[in-house]
Amino acid sequence: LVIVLAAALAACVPGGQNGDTVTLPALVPLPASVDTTAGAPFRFTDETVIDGEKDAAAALTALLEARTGIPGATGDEPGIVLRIERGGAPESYELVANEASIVVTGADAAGLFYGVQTLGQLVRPDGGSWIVPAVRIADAPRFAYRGVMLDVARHFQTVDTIKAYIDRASGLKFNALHLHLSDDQSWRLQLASRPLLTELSSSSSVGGDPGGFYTKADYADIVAYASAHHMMVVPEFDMPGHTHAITLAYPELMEEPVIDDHMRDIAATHGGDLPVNGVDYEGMAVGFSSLKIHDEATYDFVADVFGELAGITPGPYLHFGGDESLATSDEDFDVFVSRVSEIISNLGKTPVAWHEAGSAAGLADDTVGQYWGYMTPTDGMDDKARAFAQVILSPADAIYLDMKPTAASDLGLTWANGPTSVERSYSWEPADIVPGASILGVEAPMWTETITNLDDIDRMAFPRIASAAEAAWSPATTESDLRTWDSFRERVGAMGPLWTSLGIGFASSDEIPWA
Ligand code: TNX
Repeated sequence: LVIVLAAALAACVPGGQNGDTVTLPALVPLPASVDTTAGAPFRFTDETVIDGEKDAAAALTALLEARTGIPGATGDEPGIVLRIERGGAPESYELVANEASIVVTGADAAGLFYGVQTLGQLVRPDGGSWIVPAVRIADAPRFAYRGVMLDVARHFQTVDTIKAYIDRASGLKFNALHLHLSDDQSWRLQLASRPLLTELSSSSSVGGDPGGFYTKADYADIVAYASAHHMMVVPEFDMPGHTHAITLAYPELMEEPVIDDHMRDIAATHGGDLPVNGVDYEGMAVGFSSLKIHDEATYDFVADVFGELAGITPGPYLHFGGDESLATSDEDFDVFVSRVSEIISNLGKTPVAWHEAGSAAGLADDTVGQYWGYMTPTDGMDDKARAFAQVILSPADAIYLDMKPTAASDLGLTWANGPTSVERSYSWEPADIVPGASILGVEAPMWTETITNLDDIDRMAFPRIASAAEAAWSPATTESDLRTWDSFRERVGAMGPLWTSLGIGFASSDEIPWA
């Protein structure tokens, strides 16, 4: 049950009607329940000690040091208690702050971690010292799956960049990192079963920029770092389309590309270049490549790459793409996604696919669909999404973080009704997108045709990633008076100093009243 003390809070919104100096604890994503109990704030001193769970204490110490400059306290005043008390909803926590102490209680390690992130947002300067306002928060996520996707195929991103994105996303209570590991431009994961993939197909990126790949040790490092931040890795090998790079290494698996007027059109609107067999593809066109559907060698390849991936991926999901397979006939597409979803299922993993795969009659029953259509569905995309047992919502005109944030942006694309303002990224309700679907969660994808490094990622993701975080975590708009654009922009504005102290190069959007 979600209880929001909206009346108490509404009066406290900074800049609210009564101009009160008592300010709403500015939190993003909005917690399920916040009670601003009147009372003096908790005030940090040199002696304030963090007591309790070791990992959470380390995370909080780092967060406090970044925000306040105060290194881990060495005193003996027990001020902050971090503990786990089993029994509550998964990932939930309670936070009680008053003059005497701050107590954060997680129902599990993830819940405690999220309580620590909330605490980090509550800390603010006050008369030369740092305080946390008196508050009582009870919080739990709306959706079990809260994802961000990073396309490392169009532009290679270093392990350090991925870790920095994990820092950012986990701070907003996302728990899934979807890595788009292959596309027409490249294959990024080294595999013992198919070594030619990275030997021959990893050195390219869009526009001729440098490529790269992850060794298995790199991948293990990413998985471990994500896990320490309570995120699972959801790896994707995209097929049967988006596979030009595979066919550089294994040309025998390639269906001859169809270069017709439609294709020339797509290439022209996506940045020019048409593909050439056997040559790295550095353009931005989609939909020209396909693996052979009626050749067992293709399924041997699928079994090899997903088999090996299953062995190094502790999370339950393996994503096999399936989007924009414009060079594969509908019948062939059905055959392919049915077989591949079954191969993944038989590996003991849950297959995930973009919503196009929902049309296939033989799709494995447990396959999760990822919807990338618009907030108002077109072309029957919602029907395809409804065919899956569960869906992840990624409405492209709301939370595709690679859409230009403003018309003047030098980075980003515009095909999904772009530019996408912060207000548009916020103004949607998950339950309204594909009515009747069972919603597993929400994911904000970052495609990287125009995005080369962490600075670009920060500038495109922030602040719109906060909209996705709130859609994924916070109560439905119908259940909270604070799930409004006005409240959100105030709360995001208050994140400015924290984000700056964490080194996040957010775009200082003029839609947000930055603190
Ligand atoms: C569409 S939507 C794609 C990607 C592109 C992206 C660019 C979807 C599942 N696929 O191949 O990178 O647009 O915004």
